[in-house]
Amino acid sequence: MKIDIIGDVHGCIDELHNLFNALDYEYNGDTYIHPDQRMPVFLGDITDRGPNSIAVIRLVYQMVVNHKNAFYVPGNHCNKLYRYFLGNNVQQKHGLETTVAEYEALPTREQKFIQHQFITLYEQAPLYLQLPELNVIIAHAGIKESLIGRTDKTVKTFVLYGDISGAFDSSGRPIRRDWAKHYQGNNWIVYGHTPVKEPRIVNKTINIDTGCVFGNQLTSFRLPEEKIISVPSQQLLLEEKFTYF
Ligand SMILES: [Mn+2]
Repeated sequence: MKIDIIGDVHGCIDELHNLFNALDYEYNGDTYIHPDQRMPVFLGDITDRGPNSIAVIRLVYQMVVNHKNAFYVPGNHCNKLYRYFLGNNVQQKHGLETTVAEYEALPTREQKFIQHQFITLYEQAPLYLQLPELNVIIAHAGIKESLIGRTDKTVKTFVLYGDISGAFDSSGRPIRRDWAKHYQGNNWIVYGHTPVKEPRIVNKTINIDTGCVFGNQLTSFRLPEEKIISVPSQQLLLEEKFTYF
């Protein structure tokens, strides 16, 4: 098996098409196929903030649910959108408002369609993906070594939000512990969630959320080749959104 793990897309459909092209996938009008049977893996946060969240949902649903030629694990934005689609009273901020606005502009029949697609996509997804054949674990915000193999509430919070302490910094952002620094395993842990200017490799972990929606790049990590391939973002650069370690 060969895979291409794709960082946080956040509604950037044009960059996603460009990335698939850069990775030599072929589009047949419905789904992307790789001539060498490579499988894309979406590591969550496919919607919110960016310009075309609904188009990304349609494509990811086609690939993951219909054709089963891609994998998907959810991110925190996916979890919130899922709860919105279930009819829960969730706060429409931090980017969810852009997806909801796109959704509300659709005809009722299309809305039902998208709602059904996203609920199905989310409910069939594992919390994180373990592919022993490639010695890799893919989790949206990463995973601590001691949690690998578990699927309880603690793990769910960790893979969706990272190693949060429950405290916030002076600008209101959650304080996150740097779990990657303490990771000593032999499997790759591939994750996103925290926008970085360059893919961040620490021990055998790699953060490939290079902040496409904040104007930097959309990045993929190929396994078993251990190769990084990125395409430039077409969004406005928001320098203050990036974390430096
Ligand atoms: Mn996230």
